[in-house]
Formats: sequence, C-alpha cells, structure tokens
Amino acid sequence: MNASLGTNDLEAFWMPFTANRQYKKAPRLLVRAEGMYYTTDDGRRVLDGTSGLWCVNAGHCQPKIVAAIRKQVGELDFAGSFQMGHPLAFECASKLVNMAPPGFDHVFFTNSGSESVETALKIALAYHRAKGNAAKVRLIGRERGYHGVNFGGTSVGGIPNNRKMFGTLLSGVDHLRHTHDLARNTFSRGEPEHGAELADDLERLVALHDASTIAAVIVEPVACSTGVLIPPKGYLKRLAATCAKHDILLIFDEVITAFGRLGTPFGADYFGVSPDIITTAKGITNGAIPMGAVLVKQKIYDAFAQGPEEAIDLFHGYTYSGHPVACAASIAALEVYKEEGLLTRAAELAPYWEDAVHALKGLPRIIDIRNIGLIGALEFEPIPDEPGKRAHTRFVEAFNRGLLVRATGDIIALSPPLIIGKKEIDQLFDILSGVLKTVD
Ligand code: PXG
Repeated sequence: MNASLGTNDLEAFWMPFTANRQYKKAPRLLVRAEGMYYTTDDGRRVLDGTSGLWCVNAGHCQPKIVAAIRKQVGELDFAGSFQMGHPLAFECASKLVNMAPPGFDHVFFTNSGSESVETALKIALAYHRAKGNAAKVRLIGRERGYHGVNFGGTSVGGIPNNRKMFGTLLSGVDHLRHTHDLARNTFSRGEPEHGAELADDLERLVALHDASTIAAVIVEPVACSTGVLIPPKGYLKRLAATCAKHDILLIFDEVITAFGRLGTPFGADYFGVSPDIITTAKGITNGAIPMGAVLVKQKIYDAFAQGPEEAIDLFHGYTYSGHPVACAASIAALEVYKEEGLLTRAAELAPYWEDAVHALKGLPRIIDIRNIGLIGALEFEPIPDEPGKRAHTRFVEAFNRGLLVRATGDIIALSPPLIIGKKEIDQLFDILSGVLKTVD
C-alpha cells in the first residue's frame, strides 16, 4: 500500500456502492493515469477497460483538457449563473447544441448524471403544467433502469437493490418491463432481434393510468449500469411513437451513451430516434471535472418563456450550474472529441471489438455475451445464493492481472476509452480470457 496511507486512514471514507469492510481488507488503489492506463500504488500498470466509470472517453489526463482546467482555475475560479453569467458557460452550451442531434437547442447545466435526471424530470412536470396540462404528473421508468441515486432517479430507476432501503420514493411512478430476454436473444451481436413489442408495454400503462396523467417516460438508450441491456431492434422507435401519440415526453438518459460510446455523437443518433429531452454527464468533461447537462428542444424552452420578461423561467438550478472550471474542461473535451474523431471512432472499431468479445463464447460459466459500439458485456451463471460473486471474483483477478473491468450483478461490463487501439483490444481480451479460464 501507498507509504503515506496507513490501514487506519481507510476507515473514514465511506465508499459509495462498495463493500467497505471487504475492500478495506485488501484495497485496490490507483495513483496515476495516462491514456489507456492507470498506475496502482504498488507501481503496476492497469489497462482501463471501463473508461474510469464510463466517462474517460478520450483517455486519461488528456493534455489539452488538463491544460484548460489549469488555466481556468487560475483565471476565474467561480462565477454563478443565477442572474449573472460568464462567457464559458454560453460557449460550452453552444458547443453542446452544435454536437447534439437536430432540434436540441438549449442546455441546462448540472454537476452529475443524477442531477441531470432530477432536472429532466422536473422540467417534464413543469413543461406540462406551463402548457396547461397540470394533470400530467406521472413519471414512467423501466425495470432495471439506472438514473442515478437521487430521489427522482431512484424512483424511476428499476434496480431493486438501489430502491428497497429507501422507503416509498416518489409517488405516481410506474415502470415499463425490462427488455432482457435470454431465452430468445442470447449471444446477440448488436441489437437483439426479439422484443420490439415490449415497447407496447407503455400502452398498458396508458390504459391503466390514462395518458392525461402521464408526463414523461425516461429510459437509457442502452441500459448500462444494470449490465448492458441493448434495446431490441425497433424497440426505441416504437416507444418514441407511442410517447408522441399520447403527448408524453420521452427522456433519453444518455449519461453513458452520449459522446461517442456507440460510434455516433449521441445514442439518439445511433438509434435514429429523436427524444424530447436528453440527460448527459460523465464524458461531457471526459470525467476530469464533475459536470452534467440536460438538453431540451425548442418547444420545451419556449413553454417556459410565456410570462413577463422579468419572470424567472425555471425555479431550479445549482450553485455550480455552469461552473467555469467544468465549462473549460467540457469545451476542451468536446474539442478533443471532434479533433480526434472520437465521436465516431467506436463505429470503426466496433466490428473488431464485437469479434473479440464474442470470441470468449464457450469459456466457463458464460451464459451470454452482448455488445454495441465500444461496449461489451459477459453474463455469468450465478452461484446459487451468492449473487454477484462470480463477476466480483473475476473483476478482482482481472485487476490483479492488470485489467480494470466493471462488475455489476453477475455481469462484467467493458467500455474502454474510445482512443483504444487494436493492440490494446487484444491485450484486454488476452488478460480477460486468462482470468475466465482460471477462476470458477
Ligand atoms: N444515468 C445513467 C444512465 C447513468 O449511467 C447516472 C444517471 C448517474 O450519474 P452520476 O454522475 O450521478 O453518478 C448514471 C451513472 C457502472 C456505473 O459501473 C454507472 C454509473 C455510475 C457509476 C457506475 O455501471 N452511471
């Protein structure tokens, strides 16, 4: 362990989404990072197979982003955005609008994916009220969805462990069925064939609650946190059509899928679906500074601009909405993504990546393999009464052998920085197949 950090020093930090007692007995510590690699406290290089936590799309300590942050923090450390402003927030918003799918003309800044989700849900409610449809208050999520950890996101989210300890959550929330169908879709390459009809589950909820009470549906284009559930062919288009038919806003939670992960700038581009609101975070600054953003269409922005000019449009915002250092990081990140072609690079690498992921088929305990863009997932047969253990032991062994992967339930998710090359893809799968062959 790092010489400056004793065992006792590990106690104070209550780590998020972590088995604290287990971790602190055998900590895994990262002290440096560059490009595709982390360095551990004992000097080992670890290939980053997860872009940190799905955020470091341009690779670690990207020099242009680091320089922009350094410069900004010494020039204008903080300036608020309530009835005041600074140029970088406006510049950053414009850059995002230019990169976003057509029609997304306005940006609301937050500091995380969770805050982006809360913001999007509140905008959806307030939008309908501003339009005179004050009864449209229900929010629809999806089983196995992940929308961060605040109360709104937890409520529309559909991962049981994330919900069960926290009371009744928001009222007026319902969930679509999830799309995971191992019986029909195992070992699918890209979008699975079967399950577009699951989008019609929204009609069931409309029949139950009536469209006049439903404000919005929120889904991840690809449900990543729960273990990479890729939407069946045609599913998202069908869901969007049903939303439009009933004047229900469609929110795409693109905290992971925005900024090139699928080989297009946004997930909405990949699936050819135009939602009403898009939430982002993570890759917006390449993970270097916390930030999120909610993108909305003109009709939504306009609905709030109806009163007298001096009336505040939206009674919502964060101290750090549009923080200058975050904006500087984001502007630099968006420039790097463009200059280095990273928004579409995943599309070029996807065929090689897909073959490499699916080449693991047949290794012990694997019950499914799936992929899309530069995302891959391996699902393992669970150990009876020990859910999650099979993926966790593989994650630890991979880390010991120099590869960072992400374990969620009995699934291992892979999402390397978009700068990865074929050589590093080979290295990643060499290490991983070695792990899978040895760990039961
Ligand atoms: N929405 C989506 C779709 C996400 O993936 C959030 C919201 C929340 O973002 P913040 O910035 O508040 O954490 C996320 C976050 C994992 C993993 O390994 C995924 C996330 C976070 C941490 C780990 O799958 N997604």
